[in-house]
Amino acid sequence: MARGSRLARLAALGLLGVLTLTGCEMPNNEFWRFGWPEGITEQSQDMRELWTGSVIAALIVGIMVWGLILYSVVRHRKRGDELPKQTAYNLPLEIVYTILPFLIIAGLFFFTVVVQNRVQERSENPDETIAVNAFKWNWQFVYPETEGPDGEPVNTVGSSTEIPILVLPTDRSIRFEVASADVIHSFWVPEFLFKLDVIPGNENGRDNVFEVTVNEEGAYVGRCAELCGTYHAYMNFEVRAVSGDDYDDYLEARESGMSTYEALDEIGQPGLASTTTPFEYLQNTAQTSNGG
Ligand SMILES: [Cu+2]
Repeated sequence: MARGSRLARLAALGLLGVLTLTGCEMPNNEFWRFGWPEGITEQSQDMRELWTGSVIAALIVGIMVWGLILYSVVRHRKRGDELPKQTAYNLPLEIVYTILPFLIIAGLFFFTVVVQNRVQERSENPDETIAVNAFKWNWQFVYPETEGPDGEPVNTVGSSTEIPILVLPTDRSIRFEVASADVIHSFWVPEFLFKLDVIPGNENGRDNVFEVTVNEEGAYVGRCAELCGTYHAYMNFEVRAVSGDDYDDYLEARESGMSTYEALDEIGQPGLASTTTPFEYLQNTAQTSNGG
């Protein structure tokens, strides 16, 4: 009985340690990421902290289990032919090792739900809203709050010769409303550590929605992550994350009638995608290298 309660106390202490660890700020470096990829959004930081906390919790449990195994192997190794004291049907012990795993799972579940809710949170009033339209086999990005010279919202659309560039501001909440013109696609920016299926048939409701806040400027590849037909593999785009001021200037340039290329040039950004190449370019290089 005494041993059972001591074990329970130890377990409670361990769990408390895990809770404290996951509750405070997680260090972010190669070691503490434990293989987790580095994201560029606020949301991906929450996911990384969940991962780091979970690995630490798993390691604490692992070290305790390895320790008990090692202790038992050494302490209770065979000394003679006499049968050791049998401890089957030790009720307190059985209760402890039934409740303990349950508490661990409950803890992991709790933190997972908290982070999941934060990742999927939709604010009342996002700073920016962008409509993403997927079609076989490319993307169109519409900025609904803008107005181009033709009276229509500014948009960028990809083709087999041009990678569409999705210009985004950093440090502002961005809502993506994704819709498909034909089959199911999937909007995926690997550096967001997030993807959302693009389901056709909800153009009016635009209820297929997620939000991110990008923290790092730069160029990041985006892909379709749902096998959608022959040229699925070439359904790439590029996210160009720029400062808020540059973003405003970019949209202003677009509203004045400039193309995506010209407007990017205007804010000192390369006009063409650097993270991926258009389909036709790939085809041409393939032909050239085949021909000789
Ligand atoms: Cu697709």
